[in-house]
Amino acid sequence: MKPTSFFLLTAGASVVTALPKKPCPPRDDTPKCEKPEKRQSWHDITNDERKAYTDAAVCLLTSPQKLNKLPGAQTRWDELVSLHQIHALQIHTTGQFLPYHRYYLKTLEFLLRECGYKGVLPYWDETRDAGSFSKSVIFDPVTGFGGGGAAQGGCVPDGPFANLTVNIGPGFGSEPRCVNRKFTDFFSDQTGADYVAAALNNTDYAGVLPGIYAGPHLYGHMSLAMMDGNSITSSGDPLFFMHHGFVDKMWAQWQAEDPEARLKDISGLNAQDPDVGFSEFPGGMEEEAKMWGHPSAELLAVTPDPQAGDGGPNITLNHIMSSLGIIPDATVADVMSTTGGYLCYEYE
Ligand SMILES: *[C@@H]1O[C@H](CO)[C@@H](O)[C@H](O)[C@H]1NC(C)=O
Ligand SMILES: *[C@@H]1O[C@H](CO)[C@@H](O)[C@H](O)[C@H]1NC(C)=O
Ligand SMILES: *[C@@H]1O[C@H](CO)[C@@H](O)[C@H](O)[C@H]1NC(C)=O
Ligand SMILES: [Cu+2]
Repeated sequence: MKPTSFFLLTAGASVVTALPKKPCPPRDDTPKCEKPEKRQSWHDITNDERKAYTDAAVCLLTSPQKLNKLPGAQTRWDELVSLHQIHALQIHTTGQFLPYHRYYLKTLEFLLRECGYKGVLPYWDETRDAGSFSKSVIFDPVTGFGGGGAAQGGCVPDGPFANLTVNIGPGFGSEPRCVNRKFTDFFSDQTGADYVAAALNNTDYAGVLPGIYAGPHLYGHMSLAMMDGNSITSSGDPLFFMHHGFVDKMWAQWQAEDPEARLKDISGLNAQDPDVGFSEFPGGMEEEAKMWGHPSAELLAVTPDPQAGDGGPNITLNHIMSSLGIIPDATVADVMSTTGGYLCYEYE
């Protein structure tokens, strides 16, 4: 007889009968998702809804930073951009790509709420503008994001973000620059419905991840060249999040085709392979660093451990994602489903 049982038997009948017959079920404090929000394409929301969104984004671009710890960040928007900069070598060409950018959208949503935004996050259904991005309604100078600059580095000429400044980037630096983008419509062909179908034509995460990443995701970036097309800090242009809503939708759509398997399927590295770096550039991390430098000691000091929760180089459902204090950390498991409770939205 074990000592604890002995104690219970000798301590009296009332204690024994008070013991539960079965172990209690684990306490479930995951919030429920009963009525998922509907994320709609920019095409389908009203002009008032569009304005509410861009107003809140302008508010973030013009509000002071709050965390006092992200190197170079002067505005609240810079803090959001800094997150992408700090995580850049962990969340591109790695298994973290889709979950981290999903969590990054939730971080954006939290910040927009600080600026009074009450709507649902919109996204950009790029399939509707494939091949002629520059003509999309999303670039309307009055009701949209404004147009493209005249040359590489050309500031957005009109719309709500004209003349606004981002201080994070380029690359691992921090210099004030205008919000800028430049269109090359030709590349945007590959965000069309056929290309999306081909990208999603994979049965496991290991297949769909490069399908999305090197397919419509990459071609969208090439067509838009947001913030000089800089891979580390392209999220300085608010348009980035419309594009990444589209990317997130592709993952959600693929997951919905076989939820039982795909809501648990995660694989890949949790940080870039030094020999590969970004898959779209040759030469590996060292060679690519010529484009954007290396993270400074100051940046490295606030960079999370890429293996947090994983205990090794491969990503797991237990992987911990951080927004460095903007919203609480979350695990990959938390964001696998857009309707799992931690998240509660669907794409229309
Ligand atoms: C941007 O700033 C310049 C110089 O201050 C000004 O002439 C221009 O009208 C501004 N553009 C917009 C779209 O606000
Ligand atoms: C999906 O892949 C299969 C096998 O590789 C191919 O036969 C089929 O045409 C593909 N479908 C699409 C939509 O790309
Ligand atoms: C990481 O995943 C790869 C591919 O699935 C596998 O070959 C490798 O053994 C894994 N490494 C570790 C340390 O678990
Ligand atoms: Cu990114």
